Amino acid sequence: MGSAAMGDVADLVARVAAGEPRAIGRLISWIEDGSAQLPEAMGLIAAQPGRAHVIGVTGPPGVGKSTMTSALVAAWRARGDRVGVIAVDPSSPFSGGALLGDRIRMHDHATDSGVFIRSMASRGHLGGLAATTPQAVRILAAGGFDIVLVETVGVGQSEVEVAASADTTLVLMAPGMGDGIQAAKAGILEVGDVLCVNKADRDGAQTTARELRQMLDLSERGPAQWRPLVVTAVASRGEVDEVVAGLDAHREFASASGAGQERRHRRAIEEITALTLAQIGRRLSTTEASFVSELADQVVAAELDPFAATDRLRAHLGVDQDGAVPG
Ligand SMILES: Nc1nc2c(ncn2[C@@H]2O[C@H](COP(=O)(O)OP(=O)(O)OP(=O)(O)O)[C@@H](O)[C@H]2O)c(=O)[nH]1
Ligand SMILES: [Mg+2]
Repeated sequence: MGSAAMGDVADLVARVAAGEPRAIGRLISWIEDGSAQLPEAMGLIAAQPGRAHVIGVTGPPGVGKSTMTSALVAAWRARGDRVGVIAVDPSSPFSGGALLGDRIRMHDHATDSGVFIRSMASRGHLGGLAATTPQAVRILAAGGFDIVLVETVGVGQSEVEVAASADTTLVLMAPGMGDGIQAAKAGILEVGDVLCVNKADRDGAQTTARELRQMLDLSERGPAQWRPLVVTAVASRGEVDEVVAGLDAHREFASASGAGQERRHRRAIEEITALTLAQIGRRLSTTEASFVSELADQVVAAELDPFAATDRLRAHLGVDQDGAVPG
């Protein structure tokens, strides 16, 4: 039985590698469901790394992320690139309403076999966004897509981190300093490799771009470091040439300088850490739940302090302090 199941997984991965959308969709569902077959599938996927340029898109609500995604897909398709899009929505459950408008917007690309679009909700999933998004990215890269774009909905810390773990991070803003300041506060300016003032059909886009460049001039950067590009766009009219060129330029820089390799290494560390913490967390809330519950009773009864309880739990799990959960 085991070998038959294994054959099924190998067959599915082969179909993913051939770029079959249904197989890719199925494997991404395994991530969302925390399928027991996922580790085996990802083991096979690892042999098919692909060479996708992974691009994260983030920015304040309503700035035009989804419109930009659609415009970029059109521009890339026009030059023949195959494009995978993952829309990460941490706040809504599967097929929640938040992405409905985006789906309609992406409808233009719905019948194009060179485009794969999938929304992923990862609230409550093993390891959260930090663990689930990279897996979906790997699957699309294995599927031979030239570009994998990760669009995040919302501007919480985790979404910013997801966008920032891409090979290239595109941060969108709209004209007016309000957005710039908001972005700076949310920490999204630092993560941007390309900063785009979208809605440049409105007043003030060039002013905002200039202010952003001035802001960037103030931040310290070595001569070998990438200097974030500030560009403008009108995504709603498909005017995204500067964005496309900026993303290409960053990709070239990252591969020539080794910065890309370094970022992938960091991303793998985050992924491994998130997965490990999630697995330990799951074990604590399932097989070890009664042991943890007994410790909690003792803490409440003041028979044990939380640190001592942690010591006992670690001893029980066979994890020494150096190997314990960081932080
Ligand atoms: N004038 C103008 N409007 C735009 C442009 N790009 C997008 N919009 C409009 O801005 C609104 C928000 O665009 P979305 O693409 O949904 O923005 P979003 O960042 O994905 O929004 P959330 O997913 O809700 O955070 C829509 O009404 C778009 O039509 C642009 O370049 N110019
Ligand atoms: Mg959107």
